[in-house]
Amino acid sequence: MTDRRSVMTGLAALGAAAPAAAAARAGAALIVSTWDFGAAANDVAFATMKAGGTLLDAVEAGAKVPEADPNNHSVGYSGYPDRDGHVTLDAVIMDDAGAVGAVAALENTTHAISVARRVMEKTPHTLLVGEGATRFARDQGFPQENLLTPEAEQAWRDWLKTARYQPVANSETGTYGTQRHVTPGGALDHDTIGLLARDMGGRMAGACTTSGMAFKMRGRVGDSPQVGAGLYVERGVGGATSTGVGEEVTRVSGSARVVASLRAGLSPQRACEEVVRHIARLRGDAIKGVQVGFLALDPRGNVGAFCLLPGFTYAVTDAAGRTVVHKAPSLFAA
Ligand code: SD4
Repeated sequence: MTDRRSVMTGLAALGAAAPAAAAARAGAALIVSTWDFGAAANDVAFATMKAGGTLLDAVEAGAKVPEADPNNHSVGYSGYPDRDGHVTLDAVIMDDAGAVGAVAALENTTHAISVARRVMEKTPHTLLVGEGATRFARDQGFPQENLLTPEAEQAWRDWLKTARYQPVANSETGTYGTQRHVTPGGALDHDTIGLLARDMGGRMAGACTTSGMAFKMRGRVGDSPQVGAGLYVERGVGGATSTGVGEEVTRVSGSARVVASLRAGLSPQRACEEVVRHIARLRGDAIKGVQVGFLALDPRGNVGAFCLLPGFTYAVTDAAGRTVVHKAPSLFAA
């Protein structure tokens, strides 16, 4: 369903300052997601909506695409492990009616987003972590498997030789060029999909799933599964999701801040800019070389995206099912 030519055209044609105009050209957005690999996820989310699925069905189905992709080394199956060699997954799903489910540090189940949804539907809780999340998934009948592929294990063993923890900006994007493990969505350090979807009535839902920072400390949880950090959706106002170094998002409740700005009247673009500028002011030199990106969608289909460093891309699908990948403008030049 994705018009691949339009994806390429979008990638090639869009300069740093173009996303608002580009979104207008492409028509109001129905589904947006982070990074270039979001295009394939959007296609599946769109097809799910077309087939009569709910917004939650759509964002869950979309998030499952990179989760199952063995070439994507930081979402779901084949994700890079923590520094002790365990692949641990974080995910959250929510709608604008207050339904929320999340898992953090989940092991042995590829589709963390589906376990998150099960937390939402089958428990009185919003977040299960670690061993409890893993046991819950098993008890719910999710297939149990070793998520550490030989390639991811080799990357971990290579990393152990120096054991230097150093996130690489934009390692998510297939256009990022020089590393050994480059794949579409490939990453040496981190990689996440956040999706936001709306229907024609302006109702919304979102999902976010990741294996988090590669070679992270055991037990480390990023922004992605935390409501208000990696994802937030509010009825009649809009939604936001984040990617990049999660600690920088978590410390400012980034996605909730974007949605609060929407509520205060900022456009999705201005709201994403506001939070990125806030992080930069707050953190100064500490965020040199660090990537953080935000993506926002309002109930009318207006889109915003902004990041610290050039390189953050996002996929936008309109009501006709056309998908275009855009480059987000950035605060810093490099
Ligand atoms: C994390 N924010 O765990 C995630 C990683 C990420 O693109 O988004 N990578 O910190």
